[in-house]
Amino acid sequence: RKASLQISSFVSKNCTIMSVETAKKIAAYKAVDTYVKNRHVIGIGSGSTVVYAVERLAERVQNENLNIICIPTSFQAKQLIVANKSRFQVENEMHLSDLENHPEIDVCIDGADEVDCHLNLIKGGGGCLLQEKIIASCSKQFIVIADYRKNSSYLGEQYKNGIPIEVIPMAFVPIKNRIEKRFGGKLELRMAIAKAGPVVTDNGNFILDWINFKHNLKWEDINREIKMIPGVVETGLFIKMATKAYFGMQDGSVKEQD
Ligand code: ABF
Repeated sequence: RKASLQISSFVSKNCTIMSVETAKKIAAYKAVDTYVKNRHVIGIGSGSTVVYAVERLAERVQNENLNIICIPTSFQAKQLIVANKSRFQVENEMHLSDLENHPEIDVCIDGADEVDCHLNLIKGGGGCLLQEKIIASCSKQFIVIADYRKNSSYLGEQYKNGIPIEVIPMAFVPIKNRIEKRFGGKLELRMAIAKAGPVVTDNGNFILDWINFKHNLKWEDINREIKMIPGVVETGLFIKMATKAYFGMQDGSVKEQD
C-alpha cells in the first residue's frame, strides 16, 4: 500500500493555510520517516498528534516490511498500537512490548502542550505525563511532534492550562499549598467533565494544574524542588530531555528545532 499524505488546506489572500490537524500530521510523518529504522524499539507517546505517528509507523511497517517494537506511554497509546496492528494487518512486525522486556528504547516520539526556545516542554495536558517521562528517560532520542500553536519562546507564553503535577490523592491539599506559597500562582485539582470528580490518571493519582505561574523561572531547579515534596509523583516539566522538535507550520512546512 502506497503511503499517502493528504493535505487539507484553504487559500486565504494568496497564501495557503494548513489546518491544525494537517500541521500535526506533517510533523508526525516527518519524525517517523526521519528517525524510525528497522528493528528499532519505539516509545509511543500519547495525545492526538501521536495518532498520526502511529498511523505512519504502521504504513511503513507494512510497506517496507519493518520489524519494530512499540512501548506505549499510556492506556491510549497501547490501544492505538493494538488498533493499528489489526487495521494494517501487521501482526508479526509491529510488536507491543514494555520496559520489562525492552528497558532501552531507540527513539520515543511524543506530543507536547508547549515547547520553549530551549526545547523545554510542558506535557501532561492529556494526563499521561508520568509514563511519558519514564519512557522518554529510557530513550536514546526523544522526538517531539506538534503543530505550530505549541511553538513558544518561553513556557506559559501560549499554553494557559498550566503545568500538570501528578500527585498521590491524599496529599493534594498540602502539595497545592506548599507550591503556591513557595512559587506563587495557583494550583487547581483537575476535575472530570461536568465536575463529576477528580481526574484519575492511568496510575491512580490526581493531577494539580499550576496556572498563573511566573514566566522565565529556573525550570530545572523548580522541577527538582517540586519533585522533592512528599506526595509529588511527577511533574509535566520536561527539562533538557528532548533531542528535537518538529512543528507542522501553517504554510505546510515542517520547522525543526534542536
Ligand atoms: C501528551 O499529549 C501529553 O503529554 C500532552 O499533554 C499531549 C499533547 O497532545 P496533542 O498532541 O493532542 O496536542 O503527549
